[in-house]
Amino acid sequence: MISPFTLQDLGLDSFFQQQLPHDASEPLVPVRVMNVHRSGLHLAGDGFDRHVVLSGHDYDLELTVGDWAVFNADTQRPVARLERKSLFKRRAAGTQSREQLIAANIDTLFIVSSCNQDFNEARLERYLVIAREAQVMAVIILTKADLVDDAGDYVRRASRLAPALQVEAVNALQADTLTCLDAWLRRGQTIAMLGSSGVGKSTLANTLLGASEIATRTIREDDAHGRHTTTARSMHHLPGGAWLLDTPGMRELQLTDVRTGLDDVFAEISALAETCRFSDCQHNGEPGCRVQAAVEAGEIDPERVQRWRKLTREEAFNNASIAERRSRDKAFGRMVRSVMSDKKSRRGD
Ligand SMILES: Nc1nc2c(ncn2[C@@H]2O[C@H](COP(=O)(O)OP(=O)(O)OP(=O)(O)O)[C@@H](O)[C@H]2O)c(=O)[nH]1
Ligand SMILES: [Mg+2]
Ligand SMILES: [Zn+2]
Repeated sequence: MISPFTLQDLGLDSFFQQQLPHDASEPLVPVRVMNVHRSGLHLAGDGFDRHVVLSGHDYDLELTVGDWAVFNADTQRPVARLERKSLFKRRAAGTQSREQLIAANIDTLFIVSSCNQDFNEARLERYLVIAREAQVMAVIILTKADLVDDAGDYVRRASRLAPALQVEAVNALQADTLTCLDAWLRRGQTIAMLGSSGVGKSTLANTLLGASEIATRTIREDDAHGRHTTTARSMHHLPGGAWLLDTPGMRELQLTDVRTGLDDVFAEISALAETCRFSDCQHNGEPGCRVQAAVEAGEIDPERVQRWRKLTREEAFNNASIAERRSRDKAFGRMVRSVMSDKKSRRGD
């Protein structure tokens, strides 16, 4: 099927362009992963839009939705993955020690909350940490601004939650209040959303999609056998030319392996913590604790310090419990193997 999009429409910019092979002896073309199915990938490129069934070494490329890959038009196989700008992933618990990739090359994460009961600094900070860890620029969007007297108050509170943070208050039902988001919705930009249930993510998506919803439905996915798959698309094309990535995996992002994200979002606190007298300071009454000193001097918000300590502990706990589960699984595997070899030696083979 012919893709109606150019590579620039799909988000190919200089970062990816410079990684493309120069070898002209092979018909290598850049393609973007638009969706991941159990049976394979939906790839789109210049004049190219198809479902590719994966096999063998294809899996080594570890392609996820949003990835850019190099595709060999002769062999009809993806042959390389381009370096990513950003990556959302989670650690798979249990016996799988592999990471589960959720989405790659997201330019901006819309962290959606509302100007009412859902507004919660701790939750927003948690999302911000996840975004910074994935190296994705985050914008906080506060919906339901039409339902409160002063949305500005919420905007001010949210703006304090990370350095140089952009916060916008909107009515997700009203397209004209969403023009403040245009800067992140330019042609080829890819965005994703994160936020708890009921905050207005679907409403926002529908208002942004507007009339183009129909257009996205006409781009059908051809699979290798010429059938049309009816699975929902992961990448929705917005009228301004941006891509809205919609994948259930975003809901499962966890607070594990987010040290860098924590340090970024809580930069003012982590900088102080580094100067505490003890390197393992818990910032809980130890002598020479610079964090507590700053709280006492009224220089930093004690509630924010509490939330930072809670997230830090939670991160450490999650990492430890995953590590423990893994070593338990490994120990179990060793036990099974030794029982099996005992049996074998008793049987004398
Ligand atoms: N007045 C007003 N209502 C809104 C706004 N945004 C969302 N709503 C309403 O809030 C309700 C929930 O919105 P959804 O878009 O379904 O929320 P969601 O984030 O997609 O929720 P989940 O799919 O459960 O995660 C709907 O009734 C919307 O009409 C807004 O900005 N203003
Ligand atoms: Mg929804
Ligand atoms: Zn301390």
